[in-house]
Amino acid sequence: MTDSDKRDRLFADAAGSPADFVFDDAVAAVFPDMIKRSVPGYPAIINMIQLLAERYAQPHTSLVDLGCSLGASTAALALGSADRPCRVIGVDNAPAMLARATGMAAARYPQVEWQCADVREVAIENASIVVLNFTLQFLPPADRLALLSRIQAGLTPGGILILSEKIAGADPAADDLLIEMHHAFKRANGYSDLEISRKRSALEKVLLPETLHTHQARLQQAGFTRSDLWFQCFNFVSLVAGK
Ligand code: GEK
Repeated sequence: MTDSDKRDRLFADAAGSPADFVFDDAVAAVFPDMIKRSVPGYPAIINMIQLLAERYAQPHTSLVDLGCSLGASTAALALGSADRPCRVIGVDNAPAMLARATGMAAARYPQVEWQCADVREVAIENASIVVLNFTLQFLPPADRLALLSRIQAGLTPGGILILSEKIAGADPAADDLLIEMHHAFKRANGYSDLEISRKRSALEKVLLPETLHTHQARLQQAGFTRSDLWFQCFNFVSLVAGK
């Protein structure tokens, strides 16, 4: 069995209350299975990032994947820009994730530069595409505007930000519906009620979702002139924001 086949059973054990979620070696080992069974539409989003790269990657610019995990979205950027000279950069601050990214993807995508760094400290310059594929949600809300403003400033004319997030519903009834359907999705993918509830507790203080309206208002505040919703499945969305 290869790492990418390993089944996520991290929250199946009932002992004790779950600790706050961290991107450590245990998570990195099951990450491909975990994200596919937990995020509705994740494989489609990765495939569409490749198509967006084919359309928007400009020659002699950078394509930057912030919070790249094992490099699935970074690989999509590399594949989508394979016919033109671009710098492809994958950034993550979890050593366990980046170690596996470089182990798994480095040989197949030798053009990618991998950086172990906090996305809040990475210089963003001459970028035609920046990707935040389910990463912004892990930053404290107070740090989000500064990062988006730096991304906006570092984009080339015509450049785009692809922002995917788990969102909160606009009102309590909408939120209940989205959460209930997300849990139904996880149950259909083989997670037990115990696993769902323990993972939810582990993420409570770590993954802070906001409404779609809050995201779009902040993008505007950061200087983006437009942000279009191109994907939604339950409480998982992806936006393309333009300069
Ligand atoms: C994918 N984009 O497969 N600086 C750098 N990395 C960070 C930071 C930070 N401040 N905070 C969190 N991360 C990927 C999936 S996962 C989404 C992204 C999820 C990293 C963290 O280490 C993890 O690898 C990633 O952001 C979030 O398309 O697990 O739901």
